Amino acid sequence: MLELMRQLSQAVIDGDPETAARLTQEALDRQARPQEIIDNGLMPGMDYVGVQFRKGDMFIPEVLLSAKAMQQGMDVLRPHLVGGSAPSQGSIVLGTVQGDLHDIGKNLVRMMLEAAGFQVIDLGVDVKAETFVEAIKTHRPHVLGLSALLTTTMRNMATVIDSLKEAGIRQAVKVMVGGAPVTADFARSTGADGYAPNAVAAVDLARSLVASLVAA
Ligand code: B1M
Repeated sequence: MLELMRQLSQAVIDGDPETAARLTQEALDRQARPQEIIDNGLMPGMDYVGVQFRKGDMFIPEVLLSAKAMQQGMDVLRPHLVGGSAPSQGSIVLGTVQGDLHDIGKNLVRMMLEAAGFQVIDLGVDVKAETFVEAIKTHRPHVLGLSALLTTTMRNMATVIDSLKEAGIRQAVKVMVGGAPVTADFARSTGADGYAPNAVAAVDLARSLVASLVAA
């Protein structure tokens, strides 16, 4: 299994979606758990890509292919993560903030939330503050989830929360934030109700935010 995970990481690094999908399926066939495949196969590949990208040893077209390979692997995992008949644990409007096109982490958070029984309304990437406000008014979710991967866009999380206040609906929804550059301290500074460092923690946080609403 170790060698299979190494090959899967390599398929992500090589930007080879077909091999990534095939090896992900092979790992499932060999009884690996979906989370194990993400943690030991797909993510290490993407982490390596991030390091090479920062060093200037990989460029955007190559990173995009790696992202596609990771996405293909996740698509194979999706039916195994998403629970069929789990009762709704609550509803969440989710999106990547304005100026930011990164969505792999957000998509993973979405999959894990859906697997845990949440109804997720995904607004996609590069979402303007006013679009989030409109979605909260329309869907009246329990939680708003904001993702950002860039130090230049994470401050847009505070802009969204300020827009909720201006629209008079800040108290109507709990806000959770996440993404690689986001920290618990930064999350507090934006006025968010909670921060999750990864997709598993995002599910726990969403559960506790919904519970706090129900208790209030
Ligand atoms: Co971009 N990029 N990128 N990129 N990219 C990073 C983020 C970067 C760290 C790379 C680097 O320099 N090492 C760097 C940011 C530096 C910074 O701001 N400090 C960077 C840069 C600079 C850029 C561009 C500006 C490059 C350029 O054009 N010069 C550009 C910006 C475009 C834009 O957004 N406007 C850009 C573009 C791209 C691509 C389009 C090529 C591609 C994105 C494709 C896509 O998403 N569809 C891309 C990629 C793939 C990356 C890296 C390599 C991988 C990100 C990823 O998908 N990780 C990334 C380096 C890295 O992070 N290692 C990098 C895997 C994913 C599962 O993890 O997203 O962290 P992550 O999500 C985690 C947690 O963060 C958390 O849970 C997830 C699962 O555990 N989480 C949440 C995420 N959202 C959450 C929400 C929650 C809770 C938890 O609650 C709501």
